[in-house]
Amino acid sequence: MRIGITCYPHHGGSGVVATELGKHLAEEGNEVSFISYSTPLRLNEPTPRVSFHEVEIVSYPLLKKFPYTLALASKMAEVARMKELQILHVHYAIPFAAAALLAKQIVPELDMKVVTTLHGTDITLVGRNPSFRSITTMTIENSDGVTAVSKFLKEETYRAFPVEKEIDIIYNFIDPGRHGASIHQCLPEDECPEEYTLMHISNFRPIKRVQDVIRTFAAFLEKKEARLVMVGDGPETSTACQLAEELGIRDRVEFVGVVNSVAPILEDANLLLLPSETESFGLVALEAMASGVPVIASDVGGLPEVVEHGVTGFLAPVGDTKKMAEYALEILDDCSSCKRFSKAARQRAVELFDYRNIIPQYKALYERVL
Ligand code: GMT
Repeated sequence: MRIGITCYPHHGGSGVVATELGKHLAEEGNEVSFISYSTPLRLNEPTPRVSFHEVEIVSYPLLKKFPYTLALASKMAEVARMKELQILHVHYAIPFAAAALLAKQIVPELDMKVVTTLHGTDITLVGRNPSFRSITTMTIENSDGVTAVSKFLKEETYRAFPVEKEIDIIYNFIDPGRHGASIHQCLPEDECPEEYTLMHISNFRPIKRVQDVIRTFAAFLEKKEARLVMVGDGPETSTACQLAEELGIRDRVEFVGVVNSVAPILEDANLLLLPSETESFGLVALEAMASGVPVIASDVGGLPEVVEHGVTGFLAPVGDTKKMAEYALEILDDCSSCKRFSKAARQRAVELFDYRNIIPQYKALYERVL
């Protein structure tokens, strides 16, 4: 098949999922063309049958803001013609599906099909803004195929938008081979780490509630020796740092900034904290589990579909940092408990979210819409 893919190229789960999907499809012999304003981060080396097409951003004295969606639609149509695209798979309804539907009209002779994957923010935040509501509805109804990354997101879409379109749930995925074993699994059966490493990975947007990470860690630290590694960067980094200072635990918290691949750093973790306000899926929770790192997350959105409460980690009410700290202590209480959680986490990730089971679901959808 000849497939075009558009996603946000920077850090973030949707870009990771879109890029890895494209690379796996190319490995299987499909031609994949990425269309975006910069090369997706995980597309860092030349890959057979994968091409990248850059949307040029130019400035005109008359326009205050560059019309990116229109430039993207033009580029999509150009690439569709050049590569004879059969499928244009966009990751986010707004603005990418809107651009794809425009592109489809520019090249009607190709009869190209548009597949839209909803990742969350388009439904739970941006698309719900009254000014985007009707266009989000239109893009969902007019896409040839629509997927959501969790059952929660599918239900939320039907709840928040007047759409009747069939939405397929296709979960996010990991490559088990890329995830090494966490430190629990490397230690002999009866040996505990001398100091525990708790980790948080995100883009530090307010929705991630990074202050809850710091508070949970502070409560944990009252009972056990530990350090906290904060991975990523964003608008709440300095607030988190300041709170750690105020709570007198700054020397136990490391801010390591953005990393390109989370698998290597997860090998140092005993536990991942993800106390988000909402997550349609929580790819980083899955990545942690794939590395054998149990997760404590908020009991919201699609997170209960990823983390099995009491087995691969725990789910707590949003903002309940006391409960989260109690759960952290329960998991890291003794070596056998943390090893049990670690093994169960890896097992669930591999059994339910291996790319070898998920990619065929996308391929089946492409075939259906074609
Ligand atoms: O959560 C973010 O800040 C980034 C955003 C993105 O565009 O990558 O994540 C969304 O898509 C991911 C991949 O499907 C999901 O794992 C995240 O849960 C989802 N974020 C939200 O729903 C807030």
